[in-house]
Amino acid sequence: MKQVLLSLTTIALVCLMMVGGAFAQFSDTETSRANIVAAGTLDLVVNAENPLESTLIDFQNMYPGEYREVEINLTNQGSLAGNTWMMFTDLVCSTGAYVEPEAAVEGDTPIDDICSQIIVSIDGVEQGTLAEIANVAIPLFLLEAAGNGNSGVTMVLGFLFVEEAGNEYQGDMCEFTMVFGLDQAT
Ligand SMILES: [Ca+2]
Ligand SMILES: [Ca+2]
Repeated sequence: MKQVLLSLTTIALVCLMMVGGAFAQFSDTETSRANIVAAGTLDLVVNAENPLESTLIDFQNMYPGEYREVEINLTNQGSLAGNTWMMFTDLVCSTGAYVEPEAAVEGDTPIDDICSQIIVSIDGVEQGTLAEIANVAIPLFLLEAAGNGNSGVTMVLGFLFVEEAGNEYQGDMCEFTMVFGLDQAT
């Protein structure tokens, strides 16, 4: 019986070889090598600093009704286009220099929320008081990818100390952080 099975297996193998030989045909393949999938980049640069380390706002000695502004350049050094935004955060208002007229108005109740008396504008468009817009991402503009002499966009950031601010704000100060962001556009 074992011999019969071996013989049948042999016959089957021979048949397969014959069939394989009978259906051989011409063929061809083409090969593409070194194909790549790679991520692009986004890299925001502020006032030619990357990373940004400078303080951008240092408006001392302001008076009610005064407006001051600063120009800030945002550039994309990456290979992808991106949308920019900015946010004021970590606001800390304090009494700063405490003077007699301020004390006369405040009495035992300090009023130091000067961030509610500063109106912020971007390119002339009012965004609200520092207090109102704190911790909210403000959309700015599209930045194209780097290259072709792309020098980014320069925005004008304005600060208006409202005219109505009274003696309770004399000497007060507000320190804050500004965050600039670049998010992929597509
Ligand atoms: Ca950067
Ligand atoms: Ca005060």
